[in-house]
Amino acid sequence: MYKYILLIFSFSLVACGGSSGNSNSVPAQPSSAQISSQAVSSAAKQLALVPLPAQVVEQNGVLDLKTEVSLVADSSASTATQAITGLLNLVGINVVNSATTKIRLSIVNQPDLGNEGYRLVIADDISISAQTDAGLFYAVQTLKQLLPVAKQASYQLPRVEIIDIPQYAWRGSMVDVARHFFGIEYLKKHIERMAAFKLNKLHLHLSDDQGWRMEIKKYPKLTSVGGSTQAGGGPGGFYTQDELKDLVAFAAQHNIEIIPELDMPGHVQAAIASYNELACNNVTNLGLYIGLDVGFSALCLTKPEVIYPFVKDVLTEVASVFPSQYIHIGGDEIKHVLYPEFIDKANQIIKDLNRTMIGWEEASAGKNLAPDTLLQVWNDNYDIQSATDRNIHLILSPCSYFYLDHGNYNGQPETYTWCRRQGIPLERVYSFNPQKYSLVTGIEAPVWSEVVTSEAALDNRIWPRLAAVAEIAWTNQSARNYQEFTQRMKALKPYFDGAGIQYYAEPQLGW
Ligand code: TNX
Repeated sequence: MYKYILLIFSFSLVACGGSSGNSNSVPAQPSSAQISSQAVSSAAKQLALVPLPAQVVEQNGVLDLKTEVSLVADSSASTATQAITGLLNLVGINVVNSATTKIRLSIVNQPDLGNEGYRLVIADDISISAQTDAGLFYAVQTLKQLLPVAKQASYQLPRVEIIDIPQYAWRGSMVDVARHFFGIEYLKKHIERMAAFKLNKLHLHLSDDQGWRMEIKKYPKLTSVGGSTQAGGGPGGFYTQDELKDLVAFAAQHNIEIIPELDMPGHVQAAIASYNELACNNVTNLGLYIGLDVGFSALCLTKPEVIYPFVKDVLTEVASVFPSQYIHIGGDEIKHVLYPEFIDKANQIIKDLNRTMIGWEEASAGKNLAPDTLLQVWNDNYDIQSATDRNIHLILSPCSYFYLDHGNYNGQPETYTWCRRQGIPLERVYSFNPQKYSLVTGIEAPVWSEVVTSEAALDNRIWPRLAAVAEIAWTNQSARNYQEFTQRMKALKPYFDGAGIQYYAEPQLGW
């Protein structure tokens, strides 16, 4: 049967070049860039798919899918199998062995598809193939966008072949849970929503001046004291290590890796309030902080015998909870002669834990950065050349495009304006061209939460703009077009409503 499908769709595949390099240590290769943009047929643009797939070839007619299918899934495809089972359940399609329409999830050896690419063929059956469980999982996300959100008696699916490969290996969302605390249940919803748009990294900003949110067993006051408040003075909160392990497992079921950030050596007032000795002896401000300022607190860099055992102990527990290859050390907004030494020492501690360091762009001051270190660029015009000269790769989060704490529109209440006075409307986000940078591992959009005080506000800042971020990170730059993006997004409104997302009703989407 599989051969039969291949015969029906006997068009030639466009060569896709190298692997997309999803492996954590390997920067993305622009493999789908080599799929010519003409290969994205007008069919692709009519199908309401976000992010836009690399290649869509539509055949005539539809597959009339009844409420029974049989499912044949590769035994190593556990997340994709769970995803397809969940999707079928949602739309009321039963899995019955004797059903004539089959859904097949096959792991194949097809290097063109890289680590996250997939091929989805809708003909008399639905055949999905990929090199990995992750690739199959993404095909299921595509299928989900092709199906309606509500149950029907039958489903008309377009007969189509989609071959899809992400542009970048790192497609991220960052949530600041330190300035305002957001609970595990919200983060799980966020993971599900991220997955629907093929995002794969959730960066949690777990500590800052206003709160320390991760249980550290060796230093219980970090959470009992440091976690007890938040910006504006609410009750704060923290995650136990068991809760975080559960979240990590939930994320893995959605092909999402959680990247923990413990921000050091600045942004540490909550830690200092918990353990005063972490501050220099002349520091008098040793209390909890509920304001909005940045750049006033620091681990005492002239007390190495105090701070480095602390950093090592904390990061050792971080590594025991989070299996991610990367640990984010923060490193932003602090100036000190000993800062480069701190970065090098933190880098060594992380290396000794067999992990890789990420720092905000300022960490480029480190002299001995491991070659696989990643730096996260946040100021639009930051001179990062001292790092790229050393072949260090970048995560792009330039604030005037990707800081979702800025307004959806000029003048939106409770948003920041420091990076871009007029806010960052959807169209502005979408206009970002990652090809302006070299050595790009991927894209990530942070939401800082100093002035984001509720889950509704967080939803409003994230959606729909994070969908634009997802398309920038997944889809070849030359194939992207804002007008077409808005058309596809318009058609996806029922998904946003169905998921209960309290999005910003962006006028350009007719929402
Ligand atoms: C700068 S971006 C910061 C954060 C603030 C943010 C507000 C970065 C690495 N540091 O501490 O929350 O601006 O937009």
